[in-house]
Amino acid sequence: MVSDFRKNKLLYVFKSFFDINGSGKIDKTDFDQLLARVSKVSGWKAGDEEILNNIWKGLQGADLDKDGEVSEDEWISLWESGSTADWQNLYCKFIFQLEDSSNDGAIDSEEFSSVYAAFGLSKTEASAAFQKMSKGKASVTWAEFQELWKEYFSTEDVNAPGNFIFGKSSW
Ligand SMILES: [Ca+2]
Ligand SMILES: [Ca+2]
Repeated sequence: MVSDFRKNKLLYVFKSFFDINGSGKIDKTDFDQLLARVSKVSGWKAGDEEILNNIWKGLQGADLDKDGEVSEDEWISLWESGSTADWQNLYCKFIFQLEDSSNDGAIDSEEFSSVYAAFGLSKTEASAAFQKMSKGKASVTWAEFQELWKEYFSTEDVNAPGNFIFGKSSW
């Protein structure tokens, strides 16, 4: 069983970053809208579409009833199973590169909060989340980001820094 705390975290990511059109399910339409949003944030980049297509292809492994959509229950089951499919690494890298707009291999508070503002989050809250995630440091490297990312999806500790990697500053 996934604890309520982890379930809250998983559903937050589902709603804020995957179910872009708010239909309650994730399907290809969400990825088309995600591509449009990402293009607004960082300018259209060759390769973004292919990366997002590959993430969607991988995520379809979670579509247990094969109806072409990933429901909230299917999403929770995916993480409950402890899956570490390739698309998750692709997505982690995609978000990091989106945030690292200066392309120096580390993200700072401004880069982090600007991207999450484009996803409809409060920029002030995202800045607060960054401070918690970085433990007060000015930037977070790619190596650190990957560890924080894993922590987000796995930890039961409400104070763990990884809990703040998606721009939410309190749980
Ligand atoms: Ca949707
Ligand atoms: Ca389904």
